[in-house]
Amino acid sequence: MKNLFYGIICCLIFAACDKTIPRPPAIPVDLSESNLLPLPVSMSVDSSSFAMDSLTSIFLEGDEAALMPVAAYLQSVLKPATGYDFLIKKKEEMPAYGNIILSLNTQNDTLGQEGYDMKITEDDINISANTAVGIFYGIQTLRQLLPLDIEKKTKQDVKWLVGTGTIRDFPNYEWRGAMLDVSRHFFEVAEVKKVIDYLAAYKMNRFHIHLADDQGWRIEIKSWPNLTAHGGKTEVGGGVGGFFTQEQYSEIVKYADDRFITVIPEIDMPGHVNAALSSYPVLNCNGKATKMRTDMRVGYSSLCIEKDTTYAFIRDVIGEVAALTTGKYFHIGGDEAQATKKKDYIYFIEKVQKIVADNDKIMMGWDDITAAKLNEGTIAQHWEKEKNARQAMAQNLKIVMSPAKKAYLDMKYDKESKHGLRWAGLIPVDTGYIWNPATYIDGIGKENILGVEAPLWAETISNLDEAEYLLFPRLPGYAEMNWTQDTLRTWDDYRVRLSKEKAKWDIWGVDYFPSKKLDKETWKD
Ligand code: TNX
Repeated sequence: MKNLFYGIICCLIFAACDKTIPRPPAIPVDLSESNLLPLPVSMSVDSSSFAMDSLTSIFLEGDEAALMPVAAYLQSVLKPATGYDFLIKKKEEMPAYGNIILSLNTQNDTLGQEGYDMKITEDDINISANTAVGIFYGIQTLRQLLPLDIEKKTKQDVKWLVGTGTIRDFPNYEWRGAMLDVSRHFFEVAEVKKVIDYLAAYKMNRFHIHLADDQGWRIEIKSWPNLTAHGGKTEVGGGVGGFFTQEQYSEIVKYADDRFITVIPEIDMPGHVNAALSSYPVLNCNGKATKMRTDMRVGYSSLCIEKDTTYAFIRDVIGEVAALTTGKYFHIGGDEAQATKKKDYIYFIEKVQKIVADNDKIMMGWDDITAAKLNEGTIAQHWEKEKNARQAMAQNLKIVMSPAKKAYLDMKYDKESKHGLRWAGLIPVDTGYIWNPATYIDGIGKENILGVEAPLWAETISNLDEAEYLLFPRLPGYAEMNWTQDTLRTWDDYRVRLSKEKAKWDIWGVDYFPSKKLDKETWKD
């Protein structure tokens, strides 16, 4: 009798989820109510819904080897809050409804390398793209279409509905970046990974990591061990500092690669090198090691330009870091070299560019490097002087836009900001968003620009919470100007969407700055 009872219950449960029987009527959901950030290229809405349940599986169409990692990523995004398994299955086993389909079959020129199409019907969600990268960005959008509780890490009792309609999407710029300075204060691997997660969620794809500066050397170099053994032991304000072993750095690179984010390592030279000069007397022209510094001054240190040892050192450092870096770029800094004579600086940069090329990397530097004659393909990062950006143009170089007055995440929001500097001015949330990189400098247009990168210098921040205070709510603005088409961007519309993001940051545990510029209705403390 008892067995019969359980048998009946099991049959009922099975029937409710059996996808060979007709689908229950769909509940209306308006897709346009979803808080999409960055905004996609286009969207059409049909006001019904797709319901995700315990039998929803992921089906792959096209190159399985390429799709498997993104399917596994999708599982990891959907599983914790739903508690469902989201098995990855073969297309032939696909039931009549309730499926998520990842499809690599399109050869669509409009979508390019990173774009995707998404079609949500009452029966299925279909994300299609030319590449796994495109599918990955479709997955980021799907995260934003689901109820907000999808971001939670424990099982939630929620109806997982997505409004029906279509989305077409592809990025505005190829270089969608942020930088973290781990030299002025050291950040642990887990903290760096969090920052990478934030970039991925907003469809950014470049993570520039500033690994060495006057106050600390943060990457193990096996042939010059004292760089970290001595030069990694302090930071601004005199804390304990720290450094990444080569294994840890590789772990960061892999974590970023898995999220289609390219890591760009920076070793700043010939200035900003006091930690190196303090670690090895031989790097100094006078053969004497300097003292470690914990203040915030810049522009006082220089490698010894005339010594052969300097270039042997650089060859070793670039060689080791380049070998651990899967991306094709190597950033040599080159900024604020006031302690190096101009002719020495030019000689130095031209010599270092050969070393970078010997390591099969594309050289990148702050746009001060344009004083030298640079190889075709070198990337100049504009940060302060327009003249340098023009010099880059004159040499036909591509420019990454990081103008300090608009894109420096380490500038204070307002006079009362708890963290940040203000040498380039205050950057409230609207100022950070309301500008166009393609018209910012007269004569430098979209064709000269790879995209925007927002640097987070770390003189005034020493842990993830403090970094988050400067990142949020500004970071998504740089993501949007890089991803969303210029004609679709307006502050009024963005402000409402950004204000709604607060609920997500609360789930993520982000320590954001409570900006008064956001919409009072949705942005309450
Ligand atoms: C200028 S931006 C610097 C950094 C500082 C930053 C602080 C640049 C290329 N150099 O050394 O950390 O200002 O905002």
